[in-house]
Amino acid sequence: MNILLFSMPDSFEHMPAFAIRLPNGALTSLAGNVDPHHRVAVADLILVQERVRQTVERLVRELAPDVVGLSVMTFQRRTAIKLIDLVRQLRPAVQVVVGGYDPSLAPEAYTDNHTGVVDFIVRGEGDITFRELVRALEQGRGYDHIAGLSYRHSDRFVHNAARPVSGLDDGAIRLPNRAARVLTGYSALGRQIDVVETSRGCTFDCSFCSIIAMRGRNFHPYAFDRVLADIRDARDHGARAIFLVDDNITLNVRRFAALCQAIIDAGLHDLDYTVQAMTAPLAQHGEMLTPLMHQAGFRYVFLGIENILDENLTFLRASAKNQHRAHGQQVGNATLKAIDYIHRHKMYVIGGLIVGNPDDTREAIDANLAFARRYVDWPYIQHPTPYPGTPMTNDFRDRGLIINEHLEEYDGTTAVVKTEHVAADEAEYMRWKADRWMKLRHMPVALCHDPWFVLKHAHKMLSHTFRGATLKTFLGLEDDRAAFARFKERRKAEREYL
Ligand code: B12
Ligand code: SF4
Repeated sequence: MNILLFSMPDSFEHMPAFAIRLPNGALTSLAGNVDPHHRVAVADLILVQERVRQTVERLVRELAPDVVGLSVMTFQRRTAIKLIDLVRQLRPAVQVVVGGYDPSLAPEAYTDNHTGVVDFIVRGEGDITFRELVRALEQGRGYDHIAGLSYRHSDRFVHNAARPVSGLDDGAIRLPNRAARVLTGYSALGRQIDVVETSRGCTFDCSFCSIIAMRGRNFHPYAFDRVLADIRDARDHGARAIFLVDDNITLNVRRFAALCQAIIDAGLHDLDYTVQAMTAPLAQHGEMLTPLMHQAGFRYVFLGIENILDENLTFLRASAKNQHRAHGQQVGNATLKAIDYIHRHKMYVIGGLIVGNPDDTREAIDANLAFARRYVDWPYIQHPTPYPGTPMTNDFRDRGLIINEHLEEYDGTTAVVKTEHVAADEAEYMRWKADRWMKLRHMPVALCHDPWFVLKHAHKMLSHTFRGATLKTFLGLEDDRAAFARFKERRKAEREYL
């Protein structure tokens, strides 16, 4: 069968596509896990953000797919629905499958009559479910035996039982197939980048995170041989930077340290690595872990700080993962210690913070922004966003704080909730205003590491960072709010990918 898999073109403020274009790890994993006689093509539409329609038309014409699959996050739902319409016009007999966080956590959005445009929904992990679905389609068999699948049956949708999460240690999930990619241009500031998984899952339950509703609280690692083979494969396909997309690699610090050592021993430490991490394990084991990370090539650590105020950490259910313990005692917040270890070992902190929580005052937001200004290298500051199935969504809904139901704006940097004391627009304005200068401050570091890219794109980088501002803004002849209003208008226009 001919299978064409798409990830959506939608990007968000912290990841401008001219500078950062990451592959979607799910699609290559699906491509690696269908039976080998199928022809699979993977198209990451982030690579062609400026010409989505033409690219989709071309690929559908050239590849004549029997099955089209889409990987969708919530803020990409509107684009996905438009894309499905386009694919159906081009190839009416095609079978359409959706998967990923949005279809898994809000399947009704894809089965209701007005949007009932899909044939199948793969809920949760997709590797084995999709393999079995393609087999069933090929053999003309029914679908009632496929766990994790929802399918159309006459005029209704049947939802099969959920599929238990994969153990990952039995080799059932094969390596991703990067050769299936049909578009090029993955980049992190001009350096080709790829994604690699070393584990799946997390045992925490932060109230803003979709992971628990998606797969429950569990942690499953891949064997090192497989991880190293995956990194090698990414490098053989041209990658010079790797983003480890594990949900929470720091759950098992000893394993993470051993992995760093294995990367060094395998000679794979000539790549730049970025990883997501919790503060507590880094604070507690930094002495042993961070020098190894540095040696292994880790450059950026995306730190889940979430918030610096205890009451907000409680609301976000993120207190435990930020709690520093020494000699069996709780000795305060782990963030500063973790940041100190990262900096001492010449790595940079991408500071993940969430501002605009229900009880936030202006002062509470300001305190977090001031913290970011002082301690983090690159701000990744977001607003709490009520994604389907997260506990936080119920909290915001019960308190009547959700002010925006346009899901295409649920990209994390648009404030779609207000607090009890601060309007959504005001929280976003405060964040936006502070963000720009922090980003500017990091540009010399980027210049030293990737001089050609930064010199060539300096103008674009600056104009993206200060979008909306004009000479009048910098000369103080107009209020920053006028620039913010223009920024919001541009952002809105950008969201029309099709
Ligand atoms: C890595 C990651 C990123 C990376 C890379 C994204 C990329 N290009 O892949 C970066 C940092 C760029 C990123 C950014 C964002 N992310 Co992100 N990210 C993740 C993370 C940590 C891991 C995703 C991953 O690659 N997993 C490994 C792959 C193999 O697993 P998978 O994607 O789940 O795919 C499996 C199944 O879902 C399914 N599947 C997926 N697609 C399809 C398609 C088909 C056809 C089928 C059959 C099956 C299928 O099968 C796959 C294999 O089993 C998750 C989860 C988490 N714990 O936080 C969040 C997560 C996906 N991100 C999220 C969000 C919101 C974002 C942002 C909008 C804002 C933000 N919070 O940072 C931006 C927007 C990105 C953009 N497009 O501009 C949310 C999505 C919530 C939602 N309901 O939509 C998540 C769940 C985190 C959360 N807050 O809960 N993200
Ligand atoms: S620690 Fe990270 S992955 Fe785990 S629940 Fe919290 S935000 Fe999600």
